[in-house]
Amino acid sequence: MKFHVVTIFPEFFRGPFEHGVVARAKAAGVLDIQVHDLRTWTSDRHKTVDDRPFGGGEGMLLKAQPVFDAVESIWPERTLGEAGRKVVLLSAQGRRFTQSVAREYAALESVLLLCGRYEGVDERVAEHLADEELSIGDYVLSGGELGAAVVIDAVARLIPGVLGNEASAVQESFTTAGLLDCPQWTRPAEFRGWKVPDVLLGGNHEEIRKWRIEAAREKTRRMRPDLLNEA
Ligand code: 4GX
Repeated sequence: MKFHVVTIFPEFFRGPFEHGVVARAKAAGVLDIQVHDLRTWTSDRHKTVDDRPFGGGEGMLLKAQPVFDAVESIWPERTLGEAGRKVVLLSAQGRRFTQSVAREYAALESVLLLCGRYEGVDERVAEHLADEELSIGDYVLSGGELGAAVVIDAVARLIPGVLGNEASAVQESFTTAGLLDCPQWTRPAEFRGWKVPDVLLGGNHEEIRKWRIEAAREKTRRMRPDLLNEA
């Protein structure tokens, strides 16, 4: 799977993908991440990517032209709504990014992530260039870069052949799908007087399996009751 990222801060992406699952997926050759500097597609002396909003108001917007030129140079033959690849604009106004969106993206050949800065992006990008606007949550970031990094991390660990994801896929069984993970403990069996549940120390695997399902249900009821009302 391939990610393209278009940003005015390409250096932002040096760090996050050099560790853990994403780094291993890149090393194994199942994941490729290409980061592009939006200023590549400017032609004036100051490499201008932003301008003032029509109608007035605070702040600046990313101009349509460099963003259209970037996408059209990275994917010259691409058409809106094409299967297999998607242009995604990170934006607080977007469709909510969830685990099911991550699974959807992991099945694609390529995703191009557009990171906005300033107060936003010329609306023609959302309307006529992006296949979708995507939000990682209901809060305001200062740019799309952190959102893009979150999307890449969550999608990368689902790509077939990424180390460890076969076992994890099996573990997300029918009975615990859509629930929070059950609580877990490691040694010692007692720490500052707090004891690990006896059943987990006993070695009765069938009993442990049933206990974990019930513990996952109880934790979900307590922390995220909204998840119990979903499909
Ligand atoms: N999940 N932001 C993008 C600039 C912007 C504004 C409008 C496009 C349209 C965010 C989020 C997020 C803040 C990223 C505004 N770009 N991104 N930025 N929540 O808050 O992804």
